[in-house]
Amino acid sequence: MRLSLRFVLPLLIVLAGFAYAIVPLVDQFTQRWFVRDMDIRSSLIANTIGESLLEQVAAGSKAKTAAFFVRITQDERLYAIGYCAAPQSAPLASKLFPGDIRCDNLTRFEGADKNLLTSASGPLHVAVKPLESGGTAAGKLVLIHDMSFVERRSEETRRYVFFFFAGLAIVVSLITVIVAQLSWRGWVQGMRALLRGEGLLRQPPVGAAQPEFQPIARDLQRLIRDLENEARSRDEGQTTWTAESLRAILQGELRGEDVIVVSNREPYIHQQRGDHIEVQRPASGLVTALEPIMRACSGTWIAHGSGSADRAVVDARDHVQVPPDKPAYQIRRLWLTAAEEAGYYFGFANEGLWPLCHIAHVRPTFRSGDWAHYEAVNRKFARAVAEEAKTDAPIVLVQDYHFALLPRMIRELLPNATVITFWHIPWPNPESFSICPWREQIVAGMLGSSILGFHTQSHCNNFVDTVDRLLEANVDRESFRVTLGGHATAVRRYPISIDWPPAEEMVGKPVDECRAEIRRAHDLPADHAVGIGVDRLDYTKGIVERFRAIERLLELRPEWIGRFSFIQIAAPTRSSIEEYQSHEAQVRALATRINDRFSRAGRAGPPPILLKVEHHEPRQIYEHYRAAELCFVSSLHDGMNLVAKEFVASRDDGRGVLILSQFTGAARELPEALIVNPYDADQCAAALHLALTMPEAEQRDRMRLMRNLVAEFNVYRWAGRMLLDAAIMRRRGRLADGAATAGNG
Ligand code: ADQ
Repeated sequence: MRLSLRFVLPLLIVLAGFAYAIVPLVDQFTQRWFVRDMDIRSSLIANTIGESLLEQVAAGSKAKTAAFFVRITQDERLYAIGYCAAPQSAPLASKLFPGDIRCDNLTRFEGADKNLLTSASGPLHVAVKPLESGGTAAGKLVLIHDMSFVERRSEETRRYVFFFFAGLAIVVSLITVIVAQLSWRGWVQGMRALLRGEGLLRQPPVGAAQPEFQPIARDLQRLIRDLENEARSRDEGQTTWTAESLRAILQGELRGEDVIVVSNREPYIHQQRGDHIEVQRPASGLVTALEPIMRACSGTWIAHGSGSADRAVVDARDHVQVPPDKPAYQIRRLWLTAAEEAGYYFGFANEGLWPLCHIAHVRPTFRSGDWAHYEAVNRKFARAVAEEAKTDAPIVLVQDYHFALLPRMIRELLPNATVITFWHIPWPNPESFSICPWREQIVAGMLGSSILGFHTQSHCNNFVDTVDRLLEANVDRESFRVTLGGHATAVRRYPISIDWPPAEEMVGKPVDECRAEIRRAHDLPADHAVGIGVDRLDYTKGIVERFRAIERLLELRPEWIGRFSFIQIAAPTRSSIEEYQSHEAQVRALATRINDRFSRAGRAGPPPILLKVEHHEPRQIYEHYRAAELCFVSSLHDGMNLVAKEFVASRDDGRGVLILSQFTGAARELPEALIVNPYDADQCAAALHLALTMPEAEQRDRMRLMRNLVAEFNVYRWAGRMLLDAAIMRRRGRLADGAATAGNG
């Protein structure tokens, strides 16, 4: 409406002004036409009556001449008529002949522009026509026409002209408004799509940017990308990412924003221990990374309340303030029934999606009952997000494969939310993913996200290929943006990492002390060579392959028998799942067989494999890292693998060798490790030997490069980059909304 008035009002004013300017002109023209008309008419009358008038004048009958004049002036326009025989004579005239026209002043009316006279009865046209008789001049005939009709005609013409222009103004205004509305809407849509970077370089979908925007779009997109890259590299170059700098940046960029984290596991678990309640912090990089964000924004962390005393400490709305000693944010606990936990967590997430996304040759199991629970629990979390949101546009950080459906469900409840989903495990190729009976729903669910993060570019590529294969979505491979149902998702790589520098309690104990203590604790000689492996007891971690490689080392290099032991710390995990039970049994049996084989080999001494199936505190794990000659990560497939980075972080002495599977995300970032194929036992055995004999200088060189990388690409950068990208996206969204509001206004 406002847009219409903005166009119509000035137009009406201009057209009205135009009409008023043109009316006097029209008057002038019509008058000129009528005067010419009167002249012609007068000549005609003079020619017609001239002869008979002269005859009557010659006959000398004034009465007859008067009667003749009366007859002629019956013509409604002929006002009066007169005849002057000579300039000095009195005119013979009809009754209304004006007194101020005399025979001696007729010359004032001869001439095209002198023939108008204003009288009491209105404007008059005076025509003086000379008469001739037999070739000689015989006086002048004066014909006076009433011109008042001209005024009436002019009045009418003026009215018509005014109505004509008014009508024209309305028609032109309407056309202008329609054209303006259409092109403004197109422009706004174009700009919005452009700001979102959608569909501009490819065939635009219905409702996306119009083709005429494509050249501008391309330039603008390039410019935005350049600026972003510049800003990115500038702040990445200048920022040393720490918990503090992350907090400071977020306070600047996301001041007052409503931030919600959703994960399956909670950052603080309350456990009943006898008559008192103990608070546990799961050793997880995720908590380390996300806690500074929650502190900076006083956000809410929604998670499954799994601790035995979790219900005892929450308020009426299932909230508990954390950290317990210095509350800075709150956890909202959701309660799941045993059936829900079995179906959603153990069933669909860990027997279905986990093996589906990892190439570890374990078949996924899909049950429709598990799927129903997965869907229901995701919906439960979505409702909790809507309940916890303080605004209609919160920033929601969704963690992992337990919540593939949640992003879309959140978007349905809170269309303006910025949903950042991070998928902590690999994404398989489209063929592998197609095994899942609910593949389309999962992918569509994830595409409710504003940003979807993976550890590596190849996981991003696989995801985008999968979308391309399964859904009718617009996939832009240049910007890695997927648009489904008008909503765009940026698919990006955010390699996760660990806290840097490591906490003092992790690396406080000197390396020599760690070496001595660990050897003593495991009954190993002081100069015994030690390797370390730290994992959840999961079949994707390649523990079986790792043990086979150790066996192969001892076969190929028997000099290590009795001089080298490998300590495997394995945290029990998902033990209620059959596959995990049989995997644990296989690992235990293999360790026993190898130990038996090399104990019987004739040389007495410690066993080659020390298997510790138990949870360890992070401090104990770091002590093991610092005590070892090498750390062996042999995952068959791993999103990132934080153990590799933790080992590097723990070695502030510059010593130690990392052997790393090529199938981990970490292998892309740590090429200075000894990169191996865990399925190739000979190659792994060679790497073990190389690590055990690597000169100290080479160890230091490799370690220095890896430590620099982990220091720079730490977990605060991981979280910070995602949130800064979300902040940019929100600014762009507001810009586009502003343009749209202006367009609709
Ligand atoms: P995980 O599969 O759990 O994580 P990982 O990245 O190695 O694998 O992290 C394991 C963490 O648990 C490490 O911090 C480690 O110290 C700790 N841990 C291992 N064994 C332990 C034990 N016995 N006792 C105590 N702590 C133990 C998933 C993906 C990974 C991805 C992470 C983060 O599978 O690929 O790197 O998420 O995104």
